[in-house]
Amino acid sequence: MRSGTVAVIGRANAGKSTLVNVIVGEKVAIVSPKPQTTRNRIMGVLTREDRQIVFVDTPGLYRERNALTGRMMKTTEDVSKETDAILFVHDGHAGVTEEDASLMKKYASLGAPMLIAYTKTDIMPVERIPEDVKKLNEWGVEIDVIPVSARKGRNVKRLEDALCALLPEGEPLFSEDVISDRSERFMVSELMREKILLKYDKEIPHGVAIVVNTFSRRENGTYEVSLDIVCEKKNHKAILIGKQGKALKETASFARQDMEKLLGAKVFLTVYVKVREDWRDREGLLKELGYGEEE
Ligand SMILES: Nc1nc2c(ncn2[C@@H]2O[C@H](COP(=O)(O)OP(=O)(O)OP(=O)(O)O)[C@@H](O)[C@H]2O)c(=O)[nH]1
Ligand SMILES: [Mg+2]
Repeated sequence: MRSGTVAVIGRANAGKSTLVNVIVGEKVAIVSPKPQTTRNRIMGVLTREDRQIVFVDTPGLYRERNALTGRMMKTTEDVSKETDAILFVHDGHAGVTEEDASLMKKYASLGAPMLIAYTKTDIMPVERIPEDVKKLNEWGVEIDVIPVSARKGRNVKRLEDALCALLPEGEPLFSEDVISDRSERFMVSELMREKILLKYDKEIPHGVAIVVNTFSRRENGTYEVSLDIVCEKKNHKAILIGKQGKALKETASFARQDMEKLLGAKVFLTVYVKVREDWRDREGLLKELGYGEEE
């Protein structure tokens, strides 16, 4: 059997988490149209009779602006250095630039075998694909490019097989029922963050962290979840809550529905909004808010 880790790397918003979810067949990572959705490394495990592929989703490559983005970029760099293979995800619909080619070459030079997934082909003219691949070749990229659409599931199996072929022969790293290394408690906080990313604009969702204070299963099988939405400015708090609490109520209700799907049970959700002034710039607060140094 082939078994190993695949680091999933690429620019922010390229479609990494969507692709991992589709290949693994479960929602292991949240997705949104805003860059910098993923903040931690998240494993998604695919086990079949002849293979176990451990995908390690990472924060997308993006300019560093504060302590949080600095930590995120470090996470991605660390993951890319300790892996059996790299899947570089590129947003094909955005076109290709020489800078993209440089990034691809940088990761290919780390030593692990690499493949490029050229994704979002469902929203672009297919004639452009060979033209873009040719450009990448001219800029010195000598790595296989596999066009896919995560949204339509197009060519995804081919990508999976090609990745599998890069992995060493060996025993599986996880038992076959494991899908992610992340707890339900973590996923619940991420689902809350996902709904905030979808509902609010500009800096607000980027300045939000979620702290889960209570996550417990009652005897009757229902869950009690209580969490803080931590934002970085007083005026952000007012916007998050909205007039008479309407905005927050709607956002929490969306999140609760997804939590119920995840846990397969009714969820009683309580949400508070708190302010920790400019927390993203405060190294000391990152760990407390879930963004400490990762193993
Ligand atoms: N049309 C189309 N949209 C896609 C596809 N894959 C991802 N998207 C969209 O692209 C956006 C970004 O997707 P993500 O999976 O969150 O991207 P990411 O690379 O994980 O982003 P970060 O975590 O911010 O680095 C979302 O709006 C997705 O719905 C695809 O194959 N086709
Ligand atoms: Mg992501």
